[in-house]
Amino acid sequence: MKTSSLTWFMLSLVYVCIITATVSQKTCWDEKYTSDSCLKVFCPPWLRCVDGKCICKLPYQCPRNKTIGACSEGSKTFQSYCHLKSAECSNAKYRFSSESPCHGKFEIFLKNKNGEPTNKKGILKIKLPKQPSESFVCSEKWTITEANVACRQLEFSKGASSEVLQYNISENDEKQLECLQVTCRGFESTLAECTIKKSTSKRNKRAGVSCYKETIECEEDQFTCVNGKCIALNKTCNGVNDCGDLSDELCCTECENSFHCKSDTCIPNSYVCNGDVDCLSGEDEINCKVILKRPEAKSENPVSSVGDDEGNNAVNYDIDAETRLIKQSITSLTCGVAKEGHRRVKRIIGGKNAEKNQFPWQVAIKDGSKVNCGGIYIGGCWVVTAAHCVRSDQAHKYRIIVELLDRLAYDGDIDSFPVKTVKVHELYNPNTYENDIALLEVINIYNDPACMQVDNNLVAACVPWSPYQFKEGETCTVSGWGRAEGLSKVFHLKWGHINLMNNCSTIYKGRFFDKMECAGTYDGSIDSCKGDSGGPLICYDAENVAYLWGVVSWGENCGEAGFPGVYTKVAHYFEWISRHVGRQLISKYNI
Ligand code: 4AZ
Repeated sequence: MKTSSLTWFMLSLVYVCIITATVSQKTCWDEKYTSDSCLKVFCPPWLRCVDGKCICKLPYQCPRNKTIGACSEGSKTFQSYCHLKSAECSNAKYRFSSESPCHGKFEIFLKNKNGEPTNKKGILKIKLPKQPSESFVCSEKWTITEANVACRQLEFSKGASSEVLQYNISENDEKQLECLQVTCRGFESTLAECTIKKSTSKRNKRAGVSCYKETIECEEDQFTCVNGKCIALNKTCNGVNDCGDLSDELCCTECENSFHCKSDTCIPNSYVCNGDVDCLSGEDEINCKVILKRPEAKSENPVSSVGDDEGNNAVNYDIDAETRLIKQSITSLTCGVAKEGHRRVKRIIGGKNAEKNQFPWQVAIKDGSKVNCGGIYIGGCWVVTAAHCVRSDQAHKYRIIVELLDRLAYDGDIDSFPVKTVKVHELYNPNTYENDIALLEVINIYNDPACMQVDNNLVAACVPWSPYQFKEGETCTVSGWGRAEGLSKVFHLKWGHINLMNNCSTIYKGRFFDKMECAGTYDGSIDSCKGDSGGPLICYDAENVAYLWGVVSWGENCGEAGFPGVYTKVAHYFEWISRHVGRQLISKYNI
């Protein structure tokens, strides 16, 4: 190829990439994701993820731990901050007050320069519970994040206008040095939930807000937040929650001055290595040399630029610490981690032989006397496979074989389970292979809650809850007893690395549908094949936890360059699976 044509080729490739990126950003924005969208963010512990939305937990579903309790504006006490937030989300009158036990009301006001009350724009004043007078808020560290919370507390649901106001205070105000320093996470409904410290400031400026009330169409050069607020386009994808509902940070192929999660969300740099997973696939908490815990309100010294007070000057209790405690006491599901004994090494056509315990979720489905399909153990008595592998009226014919490596050599050591029920997806279409997914429930032969895990090394693969956990270009692993090169028979479980691809709607025009995933290698050297069907395509997150990303479904022949294998994209079936097996069994987080 000549240099000039190579240049053109490269340029057009870049162009195609940019266009694809902008198109995918636009379709993502059309989804109207917000901080309530658990396909993009983790729900806080007082909410759970149902159908892609964080919804209120009932208060009793909060963990009963040794937190110090919390109290509402109406002076009602709750066992923990989680209990109070769950109550609040069904009834705003249970809004957080301040300290616990209740010490009275936490109030905020807007004032003009003469100290008269104003409506939506003014100097902010806070009246702490049991304090006779109101306090100013320091202008240092007062950002749009805090301003949004203040305006929400004042019942402006869209938060603050982007301008962050600072007001001069008069020179002769004798108390001018004192102010409260406020820092929030952004999801709070009142400033009482933020970290508040008494401080002094030599600057004669104090924080103010201008709350957003407009209901106008946004200009061309503005971004329309999901809550209707207009912000400058250059304020999207910078890790700052300008919208107040986070909608400006959730569809970003790149992030300015902030951290880019694989799921295309931007998080502030300060959330990286803070001991709390923020990216769906955990990449913000790996390779951390030191884990920086978020500052604790009661132990941290004031920031020097704000004043010269020393020691403990927090005026409310540490909600960040409490939230961390609550999160820790919500057990996350154990799945996707092989037991000790297998050291992970980084036709299946072109694959390698699997070692014992390398794929402890892989099962074989014996149909009469033959093994024609694979399956994946997901916990309890449940196995996922492809709909085209099974028939709902033939449960009695199947047996699930676990811990199988060699199809020819299975003996008394290897366990197998009879199948009780077969649930084929209601919308499975045998002509198009749409919704090619089925669930098998085995008979609990040991009558033990562990069901299929009694006395063996079987491990459940995690079920992904969001289609944003992995994306094109990532390397995942397929395994099975399917045909190898030249369609030769395979007896030992094989596996291979393949890449997720995003061009299958072009390759398989009219045959590739939304809830399918395609994966392969560019030269076709590694591929799934006849007999691998129903088996796992596993992707590993940043902490090496295995997720069942796909179920082997179909493809044009096997191992042909340019024709990747097609998989049922399991994340789209999270709700369907949880309806049958129960949410508890498969919700790793967000429960
Ligand atoms: C099959 O016939 C089959 N190369 C499974 C996977 C693929 C092709 C065929 C993908 O079960």
